[in-house]
Amino acid sequence: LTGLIKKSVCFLFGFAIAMSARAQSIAACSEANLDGKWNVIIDWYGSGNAADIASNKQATGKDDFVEFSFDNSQTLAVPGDWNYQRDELKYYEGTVWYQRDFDYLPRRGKRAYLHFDGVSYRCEVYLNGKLLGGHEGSFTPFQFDVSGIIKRGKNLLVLKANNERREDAIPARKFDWWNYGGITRSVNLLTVPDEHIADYFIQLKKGSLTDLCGWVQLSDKQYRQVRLEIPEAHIKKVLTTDSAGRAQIDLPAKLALWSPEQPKLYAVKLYAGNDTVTDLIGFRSIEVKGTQILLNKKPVFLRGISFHEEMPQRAARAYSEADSRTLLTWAKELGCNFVRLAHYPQNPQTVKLAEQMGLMMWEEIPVWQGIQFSNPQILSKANNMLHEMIERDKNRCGIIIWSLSNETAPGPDRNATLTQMAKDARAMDDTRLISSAFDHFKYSGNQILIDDPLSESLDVLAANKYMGWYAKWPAGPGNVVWKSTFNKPLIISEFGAEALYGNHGAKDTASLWTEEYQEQLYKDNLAMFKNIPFLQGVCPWILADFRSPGRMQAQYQQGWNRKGLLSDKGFKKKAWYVMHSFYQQKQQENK
Ligand code: GCB
Repeated sequence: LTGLIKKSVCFLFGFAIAMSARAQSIAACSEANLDGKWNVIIDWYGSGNAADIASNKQATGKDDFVEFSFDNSQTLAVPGDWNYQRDELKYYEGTVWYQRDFDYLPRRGKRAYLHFDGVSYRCEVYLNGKLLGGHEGSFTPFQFDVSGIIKRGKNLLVLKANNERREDAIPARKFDWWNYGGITRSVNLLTVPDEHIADYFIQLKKGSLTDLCGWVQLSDKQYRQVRLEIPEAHIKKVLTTDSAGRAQIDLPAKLALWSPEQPKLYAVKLYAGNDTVTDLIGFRSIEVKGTQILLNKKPVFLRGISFHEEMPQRAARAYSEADSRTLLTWAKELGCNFVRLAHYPQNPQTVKLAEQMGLMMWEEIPVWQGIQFSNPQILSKANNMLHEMIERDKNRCGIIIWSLSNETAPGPDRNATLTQMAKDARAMDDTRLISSAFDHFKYSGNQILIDDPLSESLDVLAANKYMGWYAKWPAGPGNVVWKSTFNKPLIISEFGAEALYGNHGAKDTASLWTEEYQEQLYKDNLAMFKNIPFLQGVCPWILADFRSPGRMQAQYQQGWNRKGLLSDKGFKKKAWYVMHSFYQQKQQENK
């Protein structure tokens, strides 16, 4: 069994490195999973490159001066952030060198790839002392073809991870979540036949319930045959690739559609030469008609919740299947049919599990506030992240929206960058909806007007609006009027207030930080939502309290953003119940 290898370009430290970005089905071609304890050297003063740490030199005699060696070094668990694993790394923003050995037995006709699901934030990877390349961006996968470098027997793998915040990074210097560093997701050694299935895209054609569309890309660029099978749907089709190695898919299919109520997935198989890929794929249509969102041709209201990739109880980045299940089970318990994966592509297992559990998803790249849009490198960096996200998840039908950015201020550079990205996203995948979360509106009296010019390029408008928290009510909640210059659906992609679990006040007069204030604010916002005729979904901010070094209110925050409906221990605050009953009511209305 094998999987997908796709050539892409990764930008690092100003130069481009040809690299492969593998999208799906890791399990199918993993030769070895390289998770576990890795040796580490914490490079406090940035001496590692000069000292050639990557070669892991050993002293050869009693006067051989070797300062940095992984032998007898400390260890860190992979996957996992370093902040949680060692007290001295809790706030660390710098470099850590990771090392492990692995064995390999080369076989004729096979290529080998080192695949990383996610490293925070930038890294360099070395195999047997040779630099393979680098990657920038914490939340998307990347891989290197190591066929010419990997050896029979023992191999030395070294990775330099660095999580310093910079103006020209994405996200930039300031963001409202913890700057976790390290190899936070799984590492695998993959093998595929020399001639292999490089990538594929199989979904329902936009607006169709009965026609499959997509393509299969082979690694070798010549005319060959690919077999597509979906046994349960009695589909068996032989496709022929063109001179670029690509076969188009366009065929009728009788399928049970995926929906939150029935999250049906089919085993889809591809065969080409000696290569086989199996994936579990669901089929559904998602469209916009005027101000409505249609799932499988029927209007749907998105009962959403946002969450970070963090386990609050552990104060650590979520990394395991159990973590994903905990977060998603909370979302289901709240009554959701939709989650906003904030503010970046989350672990691939979260996406797969959400799809299996019947949750539609909004997935976004971490283009978050203060991005340096005037810097010409930003477009290529952001586009690289966009491409890596779409490459990874384009066959996950649970994802209905790709989002380009969060709370970026309108202006010529930002508008041009995001407009270009919207075009690129559509060119890669025209079956899903494109959005972007706004926080710039025009006010007059009790009216809030959506007029961000980027809206032209989007399918769904999304507003982050903290009425009653960051914004004062201009009128009673029931009298606030939302207007839009665009005939498009709106999602309230964020609203909320901070409350410390267990901090109480009088019911109607409670002040900020109490559960009662948060509860009343939720009731007020729901009252406002009733009067937005083009509102097709809401996504409170946020499922659970999360760590943020910028949140230092001494009594209530202490390094936590307290907008969770759940506390940092997973306890339900009063506002949880307000949202829960609203979603029950919406579910009834939608039946
Ligand atoms: C926002 C941001 C989100 C913050 C949130 C807050 O608008 O999108 O990342 O955490 O507000 O709590 O202020």
